[in-house]
Amino acid sequence: MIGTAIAELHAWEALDSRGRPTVAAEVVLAGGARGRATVPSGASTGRHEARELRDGGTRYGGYGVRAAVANVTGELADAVRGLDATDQLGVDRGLREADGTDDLGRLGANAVLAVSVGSAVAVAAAQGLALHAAVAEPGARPLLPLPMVNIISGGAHAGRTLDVQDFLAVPLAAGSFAEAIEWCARVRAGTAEVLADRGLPVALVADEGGLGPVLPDNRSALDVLVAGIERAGLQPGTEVGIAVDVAATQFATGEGQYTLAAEGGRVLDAAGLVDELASWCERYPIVSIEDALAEDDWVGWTRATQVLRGRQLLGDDLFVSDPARLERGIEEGVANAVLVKPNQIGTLTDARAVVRRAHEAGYTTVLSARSGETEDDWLADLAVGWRTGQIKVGSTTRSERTAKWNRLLQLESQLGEGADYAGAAALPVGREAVR
Ligand code: 2PG
Ligand code: MG
Repeated sequence: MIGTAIAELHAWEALDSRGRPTVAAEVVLAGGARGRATVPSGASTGRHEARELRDGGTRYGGYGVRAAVANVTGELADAVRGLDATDQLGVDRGLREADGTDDLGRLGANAVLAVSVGSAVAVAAAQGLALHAAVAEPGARPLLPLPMVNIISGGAHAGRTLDVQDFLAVPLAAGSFAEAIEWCARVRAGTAEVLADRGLPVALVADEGGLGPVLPDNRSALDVLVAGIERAGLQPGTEVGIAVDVAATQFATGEGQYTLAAEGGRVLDAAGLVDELASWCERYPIVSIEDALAEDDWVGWTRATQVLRGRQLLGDDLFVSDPARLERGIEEGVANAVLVKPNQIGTLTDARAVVRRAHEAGYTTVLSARSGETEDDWLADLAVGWRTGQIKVGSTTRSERTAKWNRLLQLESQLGEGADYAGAAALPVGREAVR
């Protein structure tokens, strides 16, 4: 048996950053190399995502993953034992065939992804390579991503105090990844100071480490963020732009209908929501808008793509990292960017395929963590090796977030001249996105 053949799988129930169980697995290769991976979990999940397997019942409020863990060491192990782990496509195909469903719901996308990632980590160990190098195309230069960093949270990540889920800082003019992170940490601190000045509590931290203040409406969050950027000594628009994850699926209340609960229950149709976002764009230096409309509102999305052009229009729930849904977007000219979350689709092969197809079609890509994360940092290496150009992992606080930033800081420091930093050029129209 060759040294990189899969010999054994271990799996166990670990905890994620919300204190809920998640699947952890270790893949052991015949030559003795090991790869461990834990998987994340979303809160604002799209209807078309691959399906996690949860136990139900009373343990951990029904969130247990003992069945998924048993599937790793049972059916999935049987399917991949003896396969050469350097053939990621072959391993992932074996996993998908063992499950047999489109959404991986029988054995659990959480179980499948843990094996898929663990296998890649084991291969890197066997080859004596860093994970980013092991997953890169031969000869491709490592690319440190432009980060978008959560500063203020609402929606499903912060008790729905605001309708919009994330208000993020994009350090447009920073010259390196390290400088980008320093600027974002300063913006978070500056924003906290602005809130404190207004008598608002800043100890309320949301699921992704962002500030979770109680504000009167969505625009107030943008006002506070602009003031926070200025307080940090940075110029809104030229030095630091704003990204929003509207996560509109979360407040869609009917076909093409949206209800802003945090604004007294104001009801908008798709065109009304797009106009509202356009008016924000006129007033604030917004460079990226994610999930402007709900996951199946293709008509609204088409309108948004026309009206809001000039910004990065990022599909998360819309595309769910699914090559088939992205293909529809490309054909219909919907959005210009894809959020890529490996656990939305279940295997590294499929997530990689989405990144490749997006780049071919001229769409930008943002690799993304989930709101429920772990201290694992494999996502950082995927961003660098796959050259996604951008990454979103939450704020600059909480260790499950900083694990990814810290890995990127390490890579930038170690790779030096051997790597590039994507910067604002990773956005669809670079710095010109800001008028
Ligand atoms: C999102 C993600 C990450 P969740 O909507 O983009 O911020 O949230 O993991 O809850 O889906
Ligand atoms: Mg999102």
